Amino acid sequence: MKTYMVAGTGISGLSAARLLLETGERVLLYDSNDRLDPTAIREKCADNGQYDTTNLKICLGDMTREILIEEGVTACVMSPGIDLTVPFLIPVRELNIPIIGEIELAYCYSKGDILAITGTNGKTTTTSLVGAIMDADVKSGRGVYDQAFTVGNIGIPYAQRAPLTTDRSVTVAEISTFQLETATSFRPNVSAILNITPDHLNRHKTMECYIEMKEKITRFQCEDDVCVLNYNDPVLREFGKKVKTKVIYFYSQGELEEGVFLRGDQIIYKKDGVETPVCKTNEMNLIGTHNYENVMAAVAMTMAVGVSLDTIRETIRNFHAVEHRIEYTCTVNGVKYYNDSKGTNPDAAIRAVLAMPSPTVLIGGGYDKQSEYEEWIRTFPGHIKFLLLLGATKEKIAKACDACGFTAYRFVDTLEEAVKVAHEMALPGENVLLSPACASWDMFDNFEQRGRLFKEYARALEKAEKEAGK
Ligand code: UMA
Repeated sequence: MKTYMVAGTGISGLSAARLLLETGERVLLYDSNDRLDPTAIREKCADNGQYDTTNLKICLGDMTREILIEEGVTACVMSPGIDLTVPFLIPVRELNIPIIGEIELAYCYSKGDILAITGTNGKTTTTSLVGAIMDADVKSGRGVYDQAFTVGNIGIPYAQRAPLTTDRSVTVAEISTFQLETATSFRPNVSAILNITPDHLNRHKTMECYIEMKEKITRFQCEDDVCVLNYNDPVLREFGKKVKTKVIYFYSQGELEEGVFLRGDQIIYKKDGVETPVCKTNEMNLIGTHNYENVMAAVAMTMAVGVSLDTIRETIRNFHAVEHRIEYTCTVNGVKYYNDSKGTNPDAAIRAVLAMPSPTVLIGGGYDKQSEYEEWIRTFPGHIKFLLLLGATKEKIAKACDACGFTAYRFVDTLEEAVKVAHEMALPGENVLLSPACASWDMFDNFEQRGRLFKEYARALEKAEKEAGK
C-alpha cells in the first residue's frame, strides 16, 4: 500500500482520492484552504457510503516536510486548478516526491482508446460532439466500441470514469493546459488541437509556454497515432510539419489536398484523393464559422477511428449548442437573451459578439487573467450598442474601451443589476448577451454558476412579463 497526497478537494481531487482508495492505496487528501470542514470532505468523498474512507486522511492549511515524511507520501496528485508554483509544493519537490496530475493518474488506470481534445476555444463543444458520435457508434451495435465515456475539463473528472473503461471502450476527453502541465505519459490515440489564442497567461506566463503546453497533448503519442490540427491557425499549421504522429488538418477558409474542409456550405472529408460530402452547414443547429471548425475537427477525429459516416452525419444533424456557449435563454419584450458565460477569454467572447445578428447589450468583465481586451472591443462596432462592466477587470476593460474610442459603457456592481440595466436598455429585436471575456472566479464559484444565475435573472424578467399579461 502506497500513500498518495491528493491536492485539492474539488471534483478532481475527490475523484482521484476515490480511485486510489478503491485500488487499495492510502490517501492524504490535502487542501490549502484551512476554512474547509474535514468532516464534510470525508462525507463527500464517501459519497453516501459508496467508498470506504478508512484509508483516507484529510489535511488542511500548510503542508510541511514533516507531514510528508511522517505520512510516508510517495506521490502527489494535483488538481488542475492549482498553480504549480504554490508554496506547498516546495517540500514535495525537496523530498523528490513525483508530481502528477489527476489526468495522468486516471490514464494509468484506464484501458481502451482515448480521443483527447484541447485548444483555447471550442473544446467543450467539440468534446460533446465527439462524445455524442461515439455514443451513437456504441448504440448502433455495429460500431467500433462497446462503451463510450466523455470526461475531463468538460466537468466529469477522468478519474471518475477510468475504473469503468475496458479494452473495448473509448474515452473522449476534454483536456485543458492546466491538465497537460502535469501529464507525464498521457498518450491519446487521437488528439486534436483546435486553435491557440492568448489565455490563462497569468498562469502560463508567456504565449510560448502556453503554446508548448497545448502541443504537449501530442508529446507521448507515437507514429501510428493521429493528431487533428486547424490549418487556419498559423502556429498549428507549422506544428503539423514537426509532429511525429499522422496529421489530419481541418480548414474553414479553403480546400485541402487531404483532410476535412468547407466548400461553400458543404463540409467535405477528403482522403487518398476521394472526396466525401459529410453534411451542409444549414443542416446543423450550430451557428458560426468557429462551430463549423469544431464540427470538422469532430469529423476528422471520429473518421480516424473508423466510425461510419452515417453515424457521424446523423449525430451532427441532431446536435445542439452546449450550455453556456451562446446559449439562447429566453425572449423578454422582443429582446433575445443569450448566455455565453463560457466566453472566459477575449477570443471566445469575440466569436459570440460576431454571432449576434442585431444590436446587442453586452455584459462583460470578471476575474483578471491578465488578458488584453482591445481586439475584443474592436469587434463591437455594428454589433454591440452598450457594454455593462462588472468584476475585477471592469476598470482595465474601461481603459481599453477609452483607448479604442468605444465610450458606450458603464459599471455595474452585480450580475443581477447588469441584467436589470440591460433589460431597460435593449429595444425589441435586439439582444442581451452575457459573454464576459473573463473567468468567473472573482465573483462566482465557476462559469456554470455565473451562467445559471444569468439565466435565472433573465427568466424572472420573462415570468414578470407574462404575469403582467404583456
Ligand atoms: N486549492 C488548493 N490550493 C491552491 C488552489 C486551490 O488547495 O493553491 C484547492 C481549492 O481550495 C479547491 C480545489 O483546489 O478545493 C479546486 O481544484 P480545481 O480548481 O482543480 O477544481 P476542480 O473542482 O477539481 O475542477 C477541475 C477543473 N477546474 C480548473 O481547472 C480550474 C474543471 O475545469 C474541470 O471540469 C474539473 O477539474 C474536472 O476535470 C473548469 C475550468 O474552469 C471547468 N477549467 C478551465 C477552463 O476551462 O478555462 C481550465
